[in-house]
Amino acid sequence: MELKDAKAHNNQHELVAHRGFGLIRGIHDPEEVDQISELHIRDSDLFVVTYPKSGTIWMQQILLLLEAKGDVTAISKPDLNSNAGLMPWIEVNDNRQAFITAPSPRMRVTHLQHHFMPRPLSQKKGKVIYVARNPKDVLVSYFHFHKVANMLETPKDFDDFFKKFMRGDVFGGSWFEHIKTWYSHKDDMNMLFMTYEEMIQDLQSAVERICSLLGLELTDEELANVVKHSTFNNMKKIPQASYEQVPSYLLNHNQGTFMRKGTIGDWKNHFTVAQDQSFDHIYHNEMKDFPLSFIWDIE
Ligand code: PPS
Repeated sequence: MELKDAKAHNNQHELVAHRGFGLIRGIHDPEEVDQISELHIRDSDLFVVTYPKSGTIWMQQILLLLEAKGDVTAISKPDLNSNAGLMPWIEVNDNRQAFITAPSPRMRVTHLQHHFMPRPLSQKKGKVIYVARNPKDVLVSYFHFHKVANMLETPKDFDDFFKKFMRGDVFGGSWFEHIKTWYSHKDDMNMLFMTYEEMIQDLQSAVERICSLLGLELTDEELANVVKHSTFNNMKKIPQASYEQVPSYLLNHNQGTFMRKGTIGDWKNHFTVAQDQSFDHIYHNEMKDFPLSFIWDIE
């Protein structure tokens, strides 16, 4: 979620429907967003694509560390509110123009749906990493983030948010549509599809796969440093990575932290039996033809 330059617009909480996707008023300009598809793409460009709360900032941290050969001081610049400054959201106002002139490698993050993205990506120009997370944990993480983020509507209660998420009535739209559409375009693109759960289970292998996608060569020691500085506990200690320095008009730090639990299966502490049954019913209808399955807990 983009967290800067929204001072004048926070607390408006308004999603504006645009070409089948809800943009946040004051943060996204529909005309600007429409121009993203016209961007020229270099082979070295990389887009991290996620549905919100799926591990965007984690992937960002790994990529920045890989580029810095594991040197955490290089990505911990005190003048940045968050590392969103180092890897901006392409859909946020003013970021598209900066992308055009930025030096390579241009790395950007996005929560947008596929139809907004630069067309050359579908001709195998540039690279895409799609990070997916089991949607029960996404829902729980997003519920808590709605309480913290001033640009998102504070949920009435968990059940109300549960229904909104299942209807796709949140920024990011339907989780089901997001993953199915992006996955269906996997073979048109240079795409690495990863899950949050596989990163939790074997961070070293995940980092090695990302390193090879980037075509970087790091020593064993440098790779070990990338892994070390991208664990949940270590990221939590880095203010730029943990969003601790994001000003309080954007994130209400009294309501919770961005680096909340970082685990698999927290949905079990939130879902009622009825919610779980309802979720499973919808999930099986929506995902019956989807070729991959998710890890729902770590036991
Ligand atoms: S956002 O707002 O959409 O950009 O959020 P996003 O970065 O996609 O997801 C936030 C969740 O990712 C967790 N996180 C991590 N988990 C494990 N290890 C590491 N290193 C890590 N870094 C971030 C973060 O805690 C959020 O999940 P929850 O479940 O709320 O803890």
